[in-house]
Amino acid sequence: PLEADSEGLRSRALQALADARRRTELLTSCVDDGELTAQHSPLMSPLVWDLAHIGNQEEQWLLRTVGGREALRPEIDSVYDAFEHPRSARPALPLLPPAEARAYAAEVRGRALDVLERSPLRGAPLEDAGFAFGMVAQHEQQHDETMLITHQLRRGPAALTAPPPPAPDTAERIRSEVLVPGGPFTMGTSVEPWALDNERPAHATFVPSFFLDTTPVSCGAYLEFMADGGYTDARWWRPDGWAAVREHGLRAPLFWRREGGQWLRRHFGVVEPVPLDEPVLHVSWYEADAYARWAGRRLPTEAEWEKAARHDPATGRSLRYPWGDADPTPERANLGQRHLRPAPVGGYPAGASPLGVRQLIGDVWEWTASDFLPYPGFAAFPYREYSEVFFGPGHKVLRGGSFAVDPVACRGTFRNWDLPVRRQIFAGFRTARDAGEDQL
Ligand code: AVJ
Ligand code: FE
Repeated sequence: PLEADSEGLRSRALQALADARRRTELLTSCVDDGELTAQHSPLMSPLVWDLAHIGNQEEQWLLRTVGGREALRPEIDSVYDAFEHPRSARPALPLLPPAEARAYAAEVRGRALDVLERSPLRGAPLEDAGFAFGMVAQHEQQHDETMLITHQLRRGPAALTAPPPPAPDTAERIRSEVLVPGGPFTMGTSVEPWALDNERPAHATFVPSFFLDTTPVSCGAYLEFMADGGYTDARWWRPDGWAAVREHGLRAPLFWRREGGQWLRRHFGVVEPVPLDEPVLHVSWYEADAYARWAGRRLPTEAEWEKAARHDPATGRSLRYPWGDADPTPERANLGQRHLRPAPVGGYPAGASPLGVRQLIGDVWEWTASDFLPYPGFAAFPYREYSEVFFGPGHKVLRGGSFAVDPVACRGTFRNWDLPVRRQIFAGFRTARDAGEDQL
């Protein structure tokens, strides 16, 4: 948990901002200016848009709102307003060129650190416990993940490398599923200082007994679905998912291709055999939902996922993470782009939940069955455009974070969302099933 005293808060905010900037610099210095301004996919912004948008959001929240400073570059606000311009239209905007975008973000940061220096970090809602600084660090890290997605979509040789995550002990046998006993648990949070608006407030939720996979679904298991005609049988698919399969001729996860009787995939510029023991990645909600139906199972609801990740049956309390209240470490979870891929299924035993569910935090985002909706008592804070405008049946919730998520933007309560057709995000899934009457 966060330190209670102002100096502790200040150093935590400083660290979070510095970590985010180091990662932004890595992601925007490993390719040339042509690649920074190019559109690698109509689904994504040019990298240089993300870079200046990071600076512009920081200017708006930390310099103008918290610091009460005069606007530095008010004329560029509209260029970097995500709601004014869809991603596909951003390459045509009058974007700051790479050198200017870097200088702008650096100028903003220098002044933001001055604002942090002077902030009491207590009292005012936006500043309390350093929230505004934590929010801005999370925002930058979220765009860093977005930029990493752009890197994965980009053509050409690898620009980024990282060692593989630790492999699990192959001699160890783990159960394939666990029973999560029915009963109430506390979902969401009212005490996590840097939790975003959609994670609030804490509220009691009753979750009936259910079984949950102990690990994410592997590429090997997903290949069985494919080999069994998964993509050619309408029975497994929601009607709109089936329409997407037909329209785009889908027959495998994004980035996969069949060559010489083998499934290969392009992963950060390297073509490799599909890793059978790793969690499947780059599947849409429709694909996850279809696989689960084929397997005679279903996706977990968001409440089921969070109960499995946070509820401690011994105390009845909700923990911050599956392993307890302590912050993530490299032993507990694959987070922070330390690796460029998920660990094989069954990894990270030190990060298991009390019931033995693994890899809930890190590795791959996990699609849930649930629509993105506000919790009872939700209040938009500090801006409607973070969460509120996305609530509704059009967006599905993802949980747990991926290898590309920084710990500052990952908690047991953290909620992500996207359209059910999206596949470029670092998403996989695990499955669940109802417990029979006898298990209630
Ligand atoms: C929470 C990941 C869906 O990237 O669209 C970034 C985060 N919000 N800037 C997104 C976000 C504003 C958001 N997601
Ligand atoms: Fe943003």
